[in-house]
Amino acid sequence: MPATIISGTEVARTLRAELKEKVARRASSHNGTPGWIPGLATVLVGDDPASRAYVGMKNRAAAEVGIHSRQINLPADVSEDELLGVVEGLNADPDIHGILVQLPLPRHIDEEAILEAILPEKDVDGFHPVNVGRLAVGADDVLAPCTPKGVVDLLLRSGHDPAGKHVVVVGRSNIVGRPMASLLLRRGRGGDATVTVAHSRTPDLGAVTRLADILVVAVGRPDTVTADMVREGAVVIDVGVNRVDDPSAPRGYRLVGDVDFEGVREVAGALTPVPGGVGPMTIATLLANTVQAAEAIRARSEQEVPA
Ligand code: L34
Repeated sequence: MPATIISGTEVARTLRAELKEKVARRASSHNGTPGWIPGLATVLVGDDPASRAYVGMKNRAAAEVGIHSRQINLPADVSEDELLGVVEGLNADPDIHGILVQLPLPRHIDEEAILEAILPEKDVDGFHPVNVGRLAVGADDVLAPCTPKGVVDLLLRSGHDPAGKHVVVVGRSNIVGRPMASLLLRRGRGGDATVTVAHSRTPDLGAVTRLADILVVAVGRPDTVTADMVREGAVVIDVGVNRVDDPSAPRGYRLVGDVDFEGVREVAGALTPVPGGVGPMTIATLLANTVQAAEAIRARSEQEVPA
């Protein structure tokens, strides 16, 4: 029996609808307390078409759920100091609760320096070392990276709780693989998994991936996982979004994941497609993180003793 297809598009729609309700509740005033609106700023440097498309999708999704959003476009040759200045301005802006600098950045800019300049409480990507560290020690109220957090949510909402399962993560990037492992290792909801992390230097990758109850593939290379590498009935989450040339496609390319979809669907129990799998969850989770950041910032400011 071929695999059930897990629709990230549908689960993301549900998540956005929930967020839209929550944002609307926060926006209306209660007993004289004025309402408020979460604010997200996205920063796009240069004109990479994929990055531009993703940032545009993020801002549209924010507007759709009632989050105030601002997109800042900077030229590819912007200096590191100028970019740092933009981040500082957003850090100081009380209407902005979430800051996202789309990656990758041009090579002349020190990515680490930029990510470290973002206030940790506004770091809706969860890439600041403070948030990376808090996630690594198992904190449960931390801002966690959108893609792996979206994967956990997708698993839970599609009936594949990772608790007690052996999850094999293929890939060790800072954006997906490493935080994916940290999230799955946490105690409690969405965690409690047994986690193995494999990567490009793992010999006999198939021997490791065949151990997985749940297999998460985040490598960035098509056909990294083929049918022979998947245990019968396993749940396969394909995080890859690769553009491959296809002259017959309208845009001259098509999107494929890291998993050989047609082959793996014959052995897996459930499988995410590309597009329409993890991608939409990444964007919906960014909105959830923006609301989370805004609530934490407001809760902290209410605790402050007035001077
Ligand atoms: N700072 N940089 C920062 N944060 C991120 O979380 C990202 N990422 C990755 C690249 N750089 C980043 C994203 O947003 C990848 N990424 C991302 C987000 C959404 C989608 C893909 C990658 C997505 O929605 N993909 C659609 C297809 C879109 C299309 O047609 O091109 C999908 O259905 O998979």
